[in-house]
Amino acid sequence: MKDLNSILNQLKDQLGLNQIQIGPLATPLTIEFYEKWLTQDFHADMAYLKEHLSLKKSPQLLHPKDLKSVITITQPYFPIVNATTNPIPARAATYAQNQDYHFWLKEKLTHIIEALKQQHPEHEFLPFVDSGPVLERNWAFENGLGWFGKNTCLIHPQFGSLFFIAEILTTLEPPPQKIEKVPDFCGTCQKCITICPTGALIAPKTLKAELCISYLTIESKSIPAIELREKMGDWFFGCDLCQTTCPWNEKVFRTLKLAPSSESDTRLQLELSPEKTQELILFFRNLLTSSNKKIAKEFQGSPLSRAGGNGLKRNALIVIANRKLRELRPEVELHLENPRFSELASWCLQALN
Ligand code: B12
Ligand code: SF4
Ligand code: SF4
Repeated sequence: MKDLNSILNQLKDQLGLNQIQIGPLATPLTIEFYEKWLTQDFHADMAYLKEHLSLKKSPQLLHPKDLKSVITITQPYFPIVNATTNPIPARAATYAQNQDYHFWLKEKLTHIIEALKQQHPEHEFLPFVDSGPVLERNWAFENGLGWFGKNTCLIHPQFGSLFFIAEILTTLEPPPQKIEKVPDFCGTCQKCITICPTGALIAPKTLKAELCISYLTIESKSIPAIELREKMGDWFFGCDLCQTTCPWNEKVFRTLKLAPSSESDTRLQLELSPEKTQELILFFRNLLTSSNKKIAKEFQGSPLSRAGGNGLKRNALIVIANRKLRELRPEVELHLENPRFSELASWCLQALN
């Protein structure tokens, strides 16, 4: 029988992952940070994070059989690996320029499970990608795939942090081996904390979600507080600034010898040519005059669908104000009558004056 580590390494290369590692499953080492974070209400309206606490603390509860190990993988998403068929001209986090990873990355986990089942048919394997009650960065940290940066992201000295994390919980015994954790290489650097436009990184390794542009443009159902709107710059969906400024990602950009791009740009607003500005105007015009049903259809399969039609319209109104896209005044005015958007639309119109 082939040894587990060599099977996993072979699968890693076959599937284009950058890391894979199996390790023991127990109470997560960083669970107390998670609990403290919830107690301080830093999770904002993401109630599911509180509901997940007991399962995250005791992952064995996820299955009646004795889960003993966690296989963690990291999947790079930059350079774009699985581009959406319909790229958008508005600024979106790099991960969101790929097709929705919840599906294609889950398929890779299924492939790994099928390969392992051939040798271990009697064992159980539970795949998770992002949305499950699993403390993903913790398991990647415990399995030696990176350290927790001051921006809270898991970073690897060679791969940076522009990667997804996913895992398989299993009844397989972990191989008898010591896993070296990656030491914290942040040192005295503070670049992520300094660059965050909304001050969401309130302390090293601590993010207050209600201030984070990623939360405000993706997860939140509300309209951002007025004092945050200008600080959100031209981010239409998600935000990458605390990662693109990180020297460990800059190193990856240099190693890959990539030309500077919107993905590696650390400015609060991108500089756009007149042609690109025109494309952006057309995109927002279409968005603001489309029904939510039509928007859902257009963004099917893209991570942007997570925000829904109302979320994307809200995000558009903020970017229109910040980029002073005066050509869109009539489309903004259409939203004055809608109670959900009337305050935001009138704020936007004021900014366009
Ligand atoms: C909720 C959530 C969010 C929220 C809150 C983010 C946050 N930092 O908590 C919001 C919507 C803001 C968000 C944003 C993003 N997210 Co998100 N998110 C999640 C989710 C679903 C849960 C995260 C969570 O539990 N947060 C709770 C807090 C407490 O966890 P934490 O900040 O990681 O804190 C840990 C450490 O800081 C550590 N810790 C704290 N202090 C100390 C001290 C010491 C000494 C040590 C050792 C450790 C330590 O312990 C904590 C618990 O493990 C995970 C998927 C999952 N199921 O885990 C994805 C996940 C974390 N997100 C991911 C991504 C890609 C993003 C974005 C980059 C997307 C974007 N571009 O817009 C941004 C990054 C923003 C940022 N700086 O974190 C990836 C991260 C990959 C990576 N390399 O780290 C994940 C793992 C999804 C995935 N499957 O790939 N996300
Ligand atoms: S994703 Fe953007 S808003 Fe959120 S912590 Fe990072 S820099 Fe700040
Ligand atoms: S920018 Fe600096 S402090 Fe922040 S995560 Fe990267 S190395 Fe750490």
